[in-house]
Amino acid sequence: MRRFFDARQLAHAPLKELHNGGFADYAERPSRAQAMAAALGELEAPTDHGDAAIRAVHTPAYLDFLKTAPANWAEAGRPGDVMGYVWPIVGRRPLTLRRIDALVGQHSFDASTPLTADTYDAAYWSAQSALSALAAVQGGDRAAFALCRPPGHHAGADYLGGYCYLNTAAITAQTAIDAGVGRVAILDVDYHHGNGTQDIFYDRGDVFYASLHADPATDYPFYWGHADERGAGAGLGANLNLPLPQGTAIAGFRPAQATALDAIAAFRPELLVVSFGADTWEGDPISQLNLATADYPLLAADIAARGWPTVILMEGGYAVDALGNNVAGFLSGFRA
Ligand code: SP5
Ligand code: ZN
Repeated sequence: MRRFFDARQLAHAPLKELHNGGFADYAERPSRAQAMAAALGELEAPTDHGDAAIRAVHTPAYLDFLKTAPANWAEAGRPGDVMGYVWPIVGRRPLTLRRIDALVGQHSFDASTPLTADTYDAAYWSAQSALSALAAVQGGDRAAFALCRPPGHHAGADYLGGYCYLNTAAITAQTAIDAGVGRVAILDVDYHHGNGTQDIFYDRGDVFYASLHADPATDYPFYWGHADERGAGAGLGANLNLPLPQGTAIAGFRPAQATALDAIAAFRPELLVVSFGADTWEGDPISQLNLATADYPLLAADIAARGWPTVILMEGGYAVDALGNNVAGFLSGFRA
């Protein structure tokens, strides 16, 4: 299986994130990618597909914000990374504002996703890795992997959050649709609900989003990922959330994944995009599911057995020492 990664994805390295009442070292660190690269062996540099696919998903105002906020922040005399502290309440009227803090609030939903001067470039190459994996599959490969870092599934059309800036799964799915693929399914098996991906396709009937995740009643991102979110308009029925209780192990996870795969099969996708997070692992430092390293090949084999051309994108997973084995295991199961 071809695997894509660009060294420029490493430059993004925020220092701290704010959660649970204090600052902690940023969990989504460059060493994650290095650990995966060490376990996976040689990785291919992506082709630069340009930014049309990114602009097809994200708004001009948001992309301008990502590129200019770090300089804007420094001009305001601020040290360190860009981070918000005030957010507009949901449904607040649109306003054109210039102060950096107001802009951060309008384009983010948490204080654990800092922006640095290197962030846009790293996220750009993360998206190019995803697009290169898509190109491999569209060229006839059964499956391909992109080591996307920073990850993508929490980023919406005009907001960042959850360590995510550009939504790689949405960019991949939309690019396939724009190339003439009629129906794309996204299976999200990261520990957290992919609120950005859900939001982007919520009213669309051509992209089916199915997610297994820790119940948002107890876990981030709280406001999305509940079982009654089924899509809207033309997308009604094309969104499936399967929240799981903390502590769920393979005995609960595997049948839930089968439920998601059955729903995807009924949709008859021409392409599958997998948002894969290894933060479902039992030792993950910020998560509370109980998958074992040996479970990942089985879960991947269950997906592979459906036979859909598949683009696998990396999302979360924060136990750096275990990450390489968990990801390599998942990919090995897919190859079988
Ligand atoms: C891509 C991805 O996996 N993003 C996850 C973002 C989660 N950010 C919020 C983390 C809150 C952590 N709570 C830690 C509890 C430690 N006991
Ligand atoms: Zn996650």
